[in-house]
Amino acid sequence: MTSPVVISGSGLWTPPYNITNHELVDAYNAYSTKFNQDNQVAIEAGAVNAKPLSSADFIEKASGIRSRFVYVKDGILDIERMRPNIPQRSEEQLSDQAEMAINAAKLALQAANKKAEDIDVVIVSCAYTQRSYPAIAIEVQDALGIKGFGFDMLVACSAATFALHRAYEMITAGTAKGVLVINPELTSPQVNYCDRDSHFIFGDVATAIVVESADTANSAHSFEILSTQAVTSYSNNIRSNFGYVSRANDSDPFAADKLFHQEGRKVFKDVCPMVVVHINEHLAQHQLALSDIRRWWLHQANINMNTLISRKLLGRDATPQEAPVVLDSYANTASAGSIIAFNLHHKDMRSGDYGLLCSFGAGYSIGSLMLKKR
Ligand code: CO8
Repeated sequence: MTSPVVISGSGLWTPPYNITNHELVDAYNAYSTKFNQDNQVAIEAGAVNAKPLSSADFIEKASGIRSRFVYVKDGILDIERMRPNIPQRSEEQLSDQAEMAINAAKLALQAANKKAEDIDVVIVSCAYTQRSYPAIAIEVQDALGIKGFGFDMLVACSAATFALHRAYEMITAGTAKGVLVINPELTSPQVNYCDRDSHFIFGDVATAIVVESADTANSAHSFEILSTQAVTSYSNNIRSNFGYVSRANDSDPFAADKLFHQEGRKVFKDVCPMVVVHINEHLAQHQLALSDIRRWWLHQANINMNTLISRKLLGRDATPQEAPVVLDSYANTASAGSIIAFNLHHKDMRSGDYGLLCSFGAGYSIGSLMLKKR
């Protein structure tokens, strides 16, 4: 009988800059007003669509988001730029995403009471990596002095849960002794700040988790991973066409279709029922009732999605203690959302308490981990 696999520590690195809905809307509206003035003739001739104005009230009501953190604020609110200004670093310098990852990784190692020599696998898993090779994970591995191997993986919103799934399997199989799963979600370069429908959705953050065997775990707060469950179902409703082939097909590598875009309503309608089925099936696997789950660390895309999912599952609204919300201040941080919720809301759990960590989003993809406090 192999020893259980545990999450023994987590880390959260929050970027130093914050943008409120009002700041974002003021910049977008100034940009759109100028766009409409500059293009007045073409708009009147029907050749160009006028840009509609955004509203901070709409954003909060439609999403629950009030503000977001960003890695670099400079440029985002500049109506002549409308994108962050992140200077290119030399090849000798640490890359931006590796720096974010290391900040979160150090906190996770500290929480897990682990050193570099206790880790032999580094997985950097997120919605985008800033380059294809060498892997960001290998850069992080080198900077932290970790032996073994590292690799990057991309699964959009489910990148963190799917990477934890891999970590769980490696520890179970005995092919790793300690796995560091890191999610440096640098989303702001891919946000279309000129698009009213999506300019408010995302924020930047980095999270990290240490996964190891219960035999070696000695941290203050550890959680046994009872099982993992994942499903994907292809959909074009959340998409970015950014990629290396743009150079070969002569399309504009920075056109709107190369940035995040979605059919938000369709996503909402498709994904919520899928999540409810997924969670019910995961609970059934353990013969657990909904009332047995003390905490729901849910994906943080939209408060109305989480409310609907909780209502369909529980037949009532979940309390903030049961299903903590972090998207009000962090916005949608792609795969890191449920990990932020876990990081900020797990220390009060008692031995034997169950919690479910669940992500859902682009792909579509859903990933969940059934956890039990040790
Ligand atoms: N201000 C004012 N009005 C607005 C705004 C705005 N900013 N935006 C839209 N409106 C208008 C619309 O144009 C529409 O007007 P009309 O009725 O005249 O057509 C009206 O408001 C209502 O619009 P919607 O129907 O679109 O509004 P919703 O209530 O559906 O809310 C949401 C929009 C918030 C987008 C909502 O649909 C939603 O959140 N859906 C779920 C989407 C989701 O969770 N997607 C997951 C994406 S994240 C992910 O998978 C990870 C991807 C990888 C990371 C990417 C990093 C960059």
